[in-house]
Amino acid sequence: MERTLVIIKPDGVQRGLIGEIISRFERKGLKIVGLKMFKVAQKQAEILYAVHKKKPFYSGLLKFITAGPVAGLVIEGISAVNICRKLLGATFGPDAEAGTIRGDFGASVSYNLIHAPDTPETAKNEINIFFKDTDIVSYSLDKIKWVYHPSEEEEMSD
Ligand code: IDP
Ligand code: MG
Repeated sequence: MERTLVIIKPDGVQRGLIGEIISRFERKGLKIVGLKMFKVAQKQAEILYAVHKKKPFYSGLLKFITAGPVAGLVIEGISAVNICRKLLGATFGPDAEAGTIRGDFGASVSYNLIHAPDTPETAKNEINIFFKDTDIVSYSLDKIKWVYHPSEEEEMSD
C-alpha cells in the first residue's frame, strides 16, 4: 500500500488549522498510520528541501520550516501520494483552487500551510527523514471496506 508524508507547516499549526487539515485527509478515506508534532531540525530541513538549494527563496524557506512546531503525518492509501497533492492544491495560495487546503486557507506564496512529496519514491525518502519504523502503526480500519470496492483489494495489499 502506498504511503506518503504530510507536514502541516509552522503557519498551519500557529493558525490553529491542524484539526481542519487532518480532517480533510480522514474524510477523503485515507488512513493515518503516523502522527506526531515536532520541530524540523536545520539538518532535516536541508535534506527535505535539497532540491531547492539554488533557489532565491531557499534560505527563507529553511527559516520558515524551522520556525516553530509542525505536525507530521504518514498517510496510507491507494495512490496516496497523488491524492494528497490534490488535496493540498497548487503551491501558491493565490493560484490554488478553492476546495483545496491551500486554496481555502492560503493567501501567500511561501506560507502555504502544508507540505507533501510529489512522487512515491520521494515520499519514502521523506518519511525516513522524520519517522522511524516504530513510529508507524499497522492496524485495520473498519471504514476501509466502505472506502474501496472489493475489486481494489489486490491494490490495497501492495
Ligand atoms: P510544493 O510545496 O508545492 O511541492 P515546491 O516548488 O516544491 O512546492 O516548493 C517548496 C516550498 O518552497 C513551497 O511549498 C513554498 O513554501 C516555497 N516556495 C516555492 N516557491 C517559492 C517562491 O517563489 N517564493 C517563496 N517561497 C516559495
Ligand atoms: Mg515540492
